[in-house]
Order: sequence, then C-alpha cells, then structure tokens
Amino acid sequence: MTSAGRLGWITDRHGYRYEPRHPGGQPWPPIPPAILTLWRDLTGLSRDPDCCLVNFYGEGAKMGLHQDRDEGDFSFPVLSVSLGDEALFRIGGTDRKDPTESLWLKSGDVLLMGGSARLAWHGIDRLRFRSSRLLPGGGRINLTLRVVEPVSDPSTS
Ligand code: MD6
Ligand code: FE
Repeated sequence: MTSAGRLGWITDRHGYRYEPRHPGGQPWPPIPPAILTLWRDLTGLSRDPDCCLVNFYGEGAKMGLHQDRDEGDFSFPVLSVSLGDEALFRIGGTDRKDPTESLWLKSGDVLLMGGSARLAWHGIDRLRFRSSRLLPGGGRINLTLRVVEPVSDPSTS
C-alpha cells in the first residue's frame, strides 16, 4: 500500500489515518496527470482528489467487506481504477446486512462510488492470479481517488 497526492493513507501504532508525509518523512508523489484527467472527466468536479491510494494485491490477496468512511465529506465520490489481474468485487448497500452483488473488475475498469453508493459496503473476494499480463510478476493494482478534507469554500466544489 502506498499513496500519491497531498495526503496519504498510513498505519502505525496509533492506527490508520491520512498524513501529508510518507512515514519516511518525504511528501507523497503527485497524482499522475492522466489519473487526474480521469477523475475530472468521470466526476465532472473541479475539486481534485487529495489522495490516490495505491493498493497491490498479490496471489491470494483479498479485502474484507468495508465502508470507506475516513474522509470528511461523503458528498464527494470515490473513484477506483483497476490494473492488472481480474478481481471479484462485491458490493452491497449501506447496511452491512444488505444483499450484495458481485462483478469481475478487469484491467482498465473504473468504478465510481457516489451518491447513495458512496457508503456502500464493498470488498474484494478473490483474484484471478495471472489473468492479465500487465504486471510481469502477476497481481493487481487498485487506485482509489478520494477527497479527504471537508470543503469550506463552496466555489472549490
Ligand atoms: C479494490 N476497492 O477494488 C478495492 N473503495 O481493490 C475499494 O475498496 C474501493 O473500489 C472505495 C471505492 C471504490 C473502491
Ligand atoms: Fe473501499
């Protein structure tokens, strides 16, 4: 796991949080322009994301059902970009007990979770390891773009 952008998602003995610096002390690298273009085109927002979270999934990796709720303003969507091996994505409703549906996310797929889906429970059940040739060693990279800080100036949203 790593990040790009103004804020990155880290964990240490104090728990999980967004921080302006990598644990090594350096600022996070900028979000690549092509990824920012994707965000602007797909969300139509003039507010850019604060964080591009980068997650690597190796063979057998999964991510349990969760909600993304560590950001300050849930009116902004989260945009996810899938790269590499196919992954079985499961999404339900805003209640953990809501029924879920599953779909395979392939390399290049984008998923925008906004509106009532912003707080939907979701996760990755499994990977089709080596189903893509994008990454030489196999695996999957998922990017999620998020606005982390609540906006005080309505003209920036
Ligand atoms: C993944 N994605 O696709 C996991 N979160 O690897 C997420 O957890 C996620 O795709 C928030 C919004 C969209 C997502
Ligand atoms: Fe998530």
